Amino acid sequence: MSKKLCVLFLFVPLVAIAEDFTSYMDTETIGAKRFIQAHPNWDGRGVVIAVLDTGVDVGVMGLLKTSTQETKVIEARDFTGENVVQCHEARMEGDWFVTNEGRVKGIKKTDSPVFIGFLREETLKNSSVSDLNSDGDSKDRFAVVLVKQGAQYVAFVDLDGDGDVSDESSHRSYAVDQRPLRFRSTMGEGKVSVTLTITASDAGEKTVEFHIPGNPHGTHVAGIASGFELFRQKGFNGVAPGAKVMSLKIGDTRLAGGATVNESMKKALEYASKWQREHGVPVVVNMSYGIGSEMEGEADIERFIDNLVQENPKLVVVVSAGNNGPGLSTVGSPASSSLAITVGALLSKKNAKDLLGLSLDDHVLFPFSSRGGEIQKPDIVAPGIASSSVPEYQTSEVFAGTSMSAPQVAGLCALLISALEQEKIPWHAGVIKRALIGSGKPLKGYSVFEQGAGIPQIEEAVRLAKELSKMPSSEILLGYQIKTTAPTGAGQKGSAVFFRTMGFFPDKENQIKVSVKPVFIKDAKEEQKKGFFRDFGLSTSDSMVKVSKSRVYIKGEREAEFEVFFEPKGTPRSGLNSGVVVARSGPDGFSVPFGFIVPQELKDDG
Ligand SMILES: [Ca+2]
Ligand SMILES: [Ca+2]
Ligand SMILES: [Ca+2]
Repeated sequence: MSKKLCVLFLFVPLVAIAEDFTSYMDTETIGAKRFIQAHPNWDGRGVVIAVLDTGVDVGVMGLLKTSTQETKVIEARDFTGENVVQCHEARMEGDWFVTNEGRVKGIKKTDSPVFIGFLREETLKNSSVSDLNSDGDSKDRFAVVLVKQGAQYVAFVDLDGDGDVSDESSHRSYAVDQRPLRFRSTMGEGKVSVTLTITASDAGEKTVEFHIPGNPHGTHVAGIASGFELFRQKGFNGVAPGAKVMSLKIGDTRLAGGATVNESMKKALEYASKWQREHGVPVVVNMSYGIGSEMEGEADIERFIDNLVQENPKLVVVVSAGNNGPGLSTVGSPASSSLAITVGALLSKKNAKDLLGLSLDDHVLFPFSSRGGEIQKPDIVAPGIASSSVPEYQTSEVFAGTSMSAPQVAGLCALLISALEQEKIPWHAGVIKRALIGSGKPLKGYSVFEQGAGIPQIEEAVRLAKELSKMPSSEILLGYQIKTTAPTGAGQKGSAVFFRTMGFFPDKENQIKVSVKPVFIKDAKEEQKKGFFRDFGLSTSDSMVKVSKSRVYIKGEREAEFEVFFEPKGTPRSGLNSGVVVARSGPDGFSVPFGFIVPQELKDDG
């Protein structure tokens, strides 16, 4: 009997269907799964993904280690200022150290001053984790003690809230000791990992910043970008399991829905850029965050991002397109930033079947995925639903949105960069973006306004990046700035030819001028800029879209110009008529989407 069982046991795994977690985390549609199978070392190692979000829980399965068994989350900061504890010098009263705010005991005898402050559950009342110690209320406060050990300040946190820190261990900033904390009570343990950062100097301020992921969004996003063995399952990985993560919290739980303000976003972006320069490690920023923009492309934060990338081209910025579709011109801010990679969301056949129980003949765009218009966005699309890592307090792991498609592409950038770094091929943000766009495989049945270049394919993107880096001036060229007339765009300018004006038709008599110029890195020298030359062949995707020239070149920083117009056979159909002008120069190029909307009424007028 036992022999029989043994035989069965050996036999069963051979016939069992191999586990395929891509049903829940689709890393196959963008080619990541087979890419890593073919090149196991190009799995994002050597790259840090900065998740600007609601905070990442550093203690959940899937975010503990990288594929090379290093600590996954190397830094966790909060730029909202919502959980910064100010510590004040305490006086001794018997066993107690006392300030106006309260008292704490259990501090070892020391000659140097002791500083204490308090973290209050109350300040987290709009979040999912206001009950940090799981005792059923949100009224507790926990003492935080700062004392000097040698030349360094260390923190003791009264995790069980008993007013005594003799039962607690000392902490340095998370970036140094990488040890998260858990609050606890007699009723159990808190359901979230907390990290801290100490800012203290003898003469200056003494604060402890707590990073508390009070919303599951950021943890989910981090799992998609770079999870390794999610839910303890071998093979259940995000896109770049070798990449490390930096959690830069910008979602303020004091504001409804974890909304953010531009200021914390800017601080976090600056921090990521500074960290990149100081450590010399490539950083991919993921921002699954955004707001609707009244003035597309003109928002302050977008100029800020474009500037930052020009100043530090080793920083790649990926942004979610937004969930305001299916209408046109629904891409918000900062998704309209021209040097960011903006990602729309698709529903893949596999996810549709296994996460939603829907049978699809082909991938479809999610209706909610924000569309372009006057602004040439989104750049690409990727799967926008996944089962991914979440903090313990969250009861469902499946989220959908462009928030889920952006980290697919952030992960893809990490794969691409790890390949280029290991092959010693020079790159910068412009090479990464143009390679991903160039590798795009369009979804059938959608216009360029809806999906940009389509679904990026990593193997092809690596090939293209190698080609692009060999082209003259590649070391300074980030991309191309397209300017054209857009009557309904901000300042009547846009990066796509897009008309929705009644009674105007961009035909042969009303040709639309398009001008193009190169965008260089800030450090480019005058000589390098002057020496730039690119010759492009122009073509159109649709016979009704016409372009005035067949070739155009760009010399130096001078704008090149051409005209585009529509020449439909018969009456244009009502709704969106669209095509795209494609400019190619070997592996390099740019495109100009062209669309105009024919209202129903016009058609009736004949
Ligand atoms: Ca509590
Ligand atoms: Ca309590
Ligand atoms: Ca204690």
